[in-house]
Amino acid sequence: MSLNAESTAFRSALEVIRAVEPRVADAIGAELADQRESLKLIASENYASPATLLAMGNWFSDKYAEGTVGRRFYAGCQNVDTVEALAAEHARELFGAAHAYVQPHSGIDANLVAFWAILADRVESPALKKAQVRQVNELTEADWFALRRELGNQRMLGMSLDAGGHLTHGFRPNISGKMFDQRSYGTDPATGLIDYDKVAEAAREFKPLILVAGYSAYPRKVNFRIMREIADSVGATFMVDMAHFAGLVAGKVFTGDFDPVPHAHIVTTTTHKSLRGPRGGMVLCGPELADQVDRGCPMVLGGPLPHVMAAKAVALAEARRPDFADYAQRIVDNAQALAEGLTGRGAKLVTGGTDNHLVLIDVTGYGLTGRQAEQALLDSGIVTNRNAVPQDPNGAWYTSGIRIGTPALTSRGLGTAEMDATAELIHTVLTQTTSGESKAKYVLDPALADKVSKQASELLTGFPLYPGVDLG
Ligand code: DSN
Repeated sequence: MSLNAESTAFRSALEVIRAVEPRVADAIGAELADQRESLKLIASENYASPATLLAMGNWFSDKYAEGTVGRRFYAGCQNVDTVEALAAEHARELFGAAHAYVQPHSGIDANLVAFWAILADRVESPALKKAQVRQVNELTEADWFALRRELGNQRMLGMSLDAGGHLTHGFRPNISGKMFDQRSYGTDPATGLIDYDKVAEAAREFKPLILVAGYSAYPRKVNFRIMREIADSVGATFMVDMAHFAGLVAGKVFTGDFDPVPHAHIVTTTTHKSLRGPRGGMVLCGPELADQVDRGCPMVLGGPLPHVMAAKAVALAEARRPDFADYAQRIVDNAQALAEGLTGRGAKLVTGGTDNHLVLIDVTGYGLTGRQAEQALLDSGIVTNRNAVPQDPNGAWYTSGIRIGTPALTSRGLGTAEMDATAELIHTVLTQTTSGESKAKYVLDPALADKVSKQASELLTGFPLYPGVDLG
């Protein structure tokens, strides 16, 4: 029997790799097997298409291409220009953005590019203006000192980590929390929701240069129109990091006030979460910030990864197809079914539910820390990650929450009925786990963990992962 194209491609690739370092080929094969068997509920993970994966494994990896399309620091970039221009075009069309910069290697990189662009655009620095117009030789030591002083210590207001914000939005251990004079806004302790009046009050008091919206563990929509009004009221640049929900924006589930692109001055994202592309980042903006954003490499980034930009072009083309909107809607339907299945069984959820792709369980209701719950679920074949909840009594390491998300299982085709069954498995494990003698230790009957693992595998049997890929 002849093999299909996907199986042939991946088998051949592994055969070539095996001839050099068989352990790498084995690990790649084992990774597919593990992913096929586990109930993957990590909210930030997904499964890229075979076309996206294959676009990354080729000669583009060998090319340096610092600069931008048509304006490179290296010769021979014509084919890189083709894929970078395609990826940017698809991104602009998909999100309705005037400008797209597809070189960032990750979400953190994308945010650094955005921070630089905003600083360069907004900070009044005669020395910087000279530096920008390539008169760097005319700058004295005193100019450079002034430039550093003027760029430093600018103010950023972002969502706090324990309220669901991201560490690059001013969390102290991250560079954003060190390079900016930062303050954060949280959520209402009673509802768990963003209180826009409180954000406005904080903005009025603090007068940030940058107001950041976006999250990695907030299970609700954000009204970007209101956030922009707040930013405008204090003269702040409004930046949205849509890494988690970019797929929901692309699939037109988040529209109007909930689509960040028409409201923000600058939008950053990763491409590998709900957007289902390769591991990487991207920046979208209007014409006024475009020049600064395009300086991302070599200002902040190392040489672009042309093989990943090729894969971004493929994945963004996929996201422009009509069936991606259906996928995005199913992500949210599944998250809501999962939330209902959990609350119906007595789980306590931050904000009581979800209107995006993720659910945050407060596991203190089960008498557990996030760390204990994460490991007990992993023992039972359910892959999640622990996450802080608002005002978390256990801090950012042990935490009191479990974050779960549906982009990956939705890519496999699981639907709302399977989400209810998933809620039952999660609830069973968490009710049967007891806290041990430390915040990391727990007690769970291995026979029960084994039984749930089998049930989790059974749940997946009708939904093969990469059905077209047979590694033999
Ligand atoms: N690490 C990502 C997440 O899991 O949300 C964010 O950077």
